[in-house]
Amino acid sequence: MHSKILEKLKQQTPEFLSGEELCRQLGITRSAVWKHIGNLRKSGYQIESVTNRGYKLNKIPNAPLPAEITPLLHTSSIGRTIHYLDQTASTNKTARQHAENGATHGTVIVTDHQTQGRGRLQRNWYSPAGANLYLSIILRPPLPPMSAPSFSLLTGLAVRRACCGFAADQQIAIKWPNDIFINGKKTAGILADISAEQDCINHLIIGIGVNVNLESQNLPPALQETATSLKIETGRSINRPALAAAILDRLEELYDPWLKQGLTPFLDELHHSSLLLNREVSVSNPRSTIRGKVTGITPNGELSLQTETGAIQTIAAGDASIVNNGTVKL
Ligand code: BT5
Repeated sequence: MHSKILEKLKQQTPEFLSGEELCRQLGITRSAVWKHIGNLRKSGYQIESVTNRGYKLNKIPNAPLPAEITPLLHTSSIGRTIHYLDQTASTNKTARQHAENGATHGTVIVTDHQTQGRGRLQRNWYSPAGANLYLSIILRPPLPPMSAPSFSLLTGLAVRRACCGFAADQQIAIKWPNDIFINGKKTAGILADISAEQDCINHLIIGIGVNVNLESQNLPPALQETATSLKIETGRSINRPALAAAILDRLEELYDPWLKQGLTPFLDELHHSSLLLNREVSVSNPRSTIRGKVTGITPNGELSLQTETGAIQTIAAGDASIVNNGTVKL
């Protein structure tokens, strides 16, 4: 009902819509209208009310609110339930609680501000308020746990496709295994958390952080050289709900083919949008560091490298850095 009232107010903008008319159109009482208007105001919508004239929507809040995302969605399951929080420690952590309490496939947790945003290996994800997207999607794929790692790359494709829709003229690349780079700098990261039994996934939580309208002066010194945002690169502010809806739409488009065939149908796209293909890289994980030239991505989402000896090695997880004239960069 919340969203129906909002829709009516938006249609009427910049005119007033009488309370009586709202009651008539939606078949609800005046006190119900009043209650919903109160809730919308609490979410940050500025709604003016004038006796004998009704309600007028003056301002939509600058936040990735469900009421703004939902009307733009074309999905049937992903994002059909969205929980919004003004602030949370980490959407992946909040999503895990929802998943353990039985949240359905496709449920999304989104926030404006993370106080303990996480990267992989307990690293931090810089998550200030008012500018970016931080969301986590709960998925329940009927697959064995070994198929989960390839989902980070699939999500990378979805995020890249969505970003291309807002920044078509920029160079947007996927850096294996979980980053989106624009013009050579990190703009988005993906964090997958899995809960599984031996042969089935209980839930997969896919966290996505995108620097959307972050200004360069608001980047912390440690990220000045390596990070960017869609706004910094395009010079344009981007509507966060629209980007969120595009990411969820793109992810749902990719999901069914991935369930049936894994990454195979997407390998060409993964290769042509890869930041690392044909580059000399150094890939490290807690067990080892391997150096070589990237020859591709396997259907399981591993990075394949040709080492100095000419042998091909595949790597399932790690941090890749590009080697430039013998020095390691990124
Ligand atoms: C990632 O980890 O890139 C995964 C980031 C996932 C963030 C989302 S936000 C919603 C959900 N909830 C969470 O708590 N997390 C997910 P990793 O590959 O480990 O990269 C982390 C590194 O990226 C840090 O050590 C920094 O160097 C850099 N970094 C941190 N914040 C950044 C930012 N906002 N933009 C660009 N780079 C950043």
